[in-house]
Amino acid sequence: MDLAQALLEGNRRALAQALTLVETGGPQARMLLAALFAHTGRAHIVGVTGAPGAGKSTLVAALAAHWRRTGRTVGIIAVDPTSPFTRGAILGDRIRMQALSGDSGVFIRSMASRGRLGGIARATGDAVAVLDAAGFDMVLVETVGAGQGEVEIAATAHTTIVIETPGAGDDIQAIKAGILEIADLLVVNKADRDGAEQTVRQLRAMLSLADLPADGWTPPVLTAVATRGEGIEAIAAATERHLAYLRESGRFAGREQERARRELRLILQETALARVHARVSSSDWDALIAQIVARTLDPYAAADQLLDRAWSNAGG
Ligand SMILES: Nc1nc2c(ncn2[C@@H]2O[C@H](COP(=O)(O)OP(=O)(O)OP(=O)(O)O)[C@@H](O)[C@H]2O)c(=O)[nH]1
Ligand SMILES: [Mg+2]
Repeated sequence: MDLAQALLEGNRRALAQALTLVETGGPQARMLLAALFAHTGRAHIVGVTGAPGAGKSTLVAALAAHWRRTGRTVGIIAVDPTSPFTRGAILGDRIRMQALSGDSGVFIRSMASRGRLGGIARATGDAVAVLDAAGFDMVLVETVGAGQGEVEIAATAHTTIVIETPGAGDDIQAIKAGILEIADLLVVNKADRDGAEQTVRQLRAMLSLADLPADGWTPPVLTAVATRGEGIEAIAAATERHLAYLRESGRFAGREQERARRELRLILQETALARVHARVSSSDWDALIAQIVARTLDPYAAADQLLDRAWSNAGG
């Protein structure tokens, strides 16, 4: 059976299989992605990020339910849910809660951040491409935290929603460092708790200090009580407005270029390393490593040697 064809025809099992394949990586995954590539580029890719327990999964489920009500299909990827005990289960529970399970217009997949050369950013990008090719109108990507990995993943999204909670206090300083730069929308979730208005004010103050272009997009700061579905419509509307803004301002093309550039670099890193591994024997690796340890060869020179060997062996 042709996996790509089955997936394009809407086969659920093929979709699940394809996602497992790209999570693992390797030559078969590459062939699949190559076959799907011409069918990508339709979905609105939305990243949802924030601290552990901020309510990302609850919000994602509520947004998915909202978009289903407006007739759109939704693919969801949860990257490395924090709890090792509930991996995937949390999001699954939220979705069940929202009565979305059994709806063929929604597909959910959790991904672990380990076990793949080239890392989670690449695996996530590939999973997004699979859901995009499968025809989902919206592809939501949930990621935890504020590290470089999240920034990489955010770079695969058209629209990034950053979730805060009331009284995040010190965290807000951390946001300033990196997260604010990737936020297209800021959401203060758990607005049923004390201090939500203050957090909104802090975020707005911070945005007013950030040097946003006068003619550009100013990230709205919205509130939500995701567990009760409050604020979800406004968040969905702002998300859609952001995509329209990207298109109308011509910035969509810029984001696509940036996405393509990052993707190509990630693939190149992964491919080059894989090629070196395939073409240089492990005893040759060990010999170089021994020389580095003995300080008779520096690691940069060793890397050059490995690349030279991989390429000179390429003909044979
Ligand atoms: N009071 C209140 N609780 C909420 C709200 N949204 C989510 N929660 C609760 O917060 C807890 C964490 O919610 P999740 O949606 O799992 O949060 P998450 O950010 O996905 O968590 P991780 O994926 O583990 O990082 C759950 O117990 C939710 O029921 C809200 O608006 N108000
Ligand atoms: Mg979650």
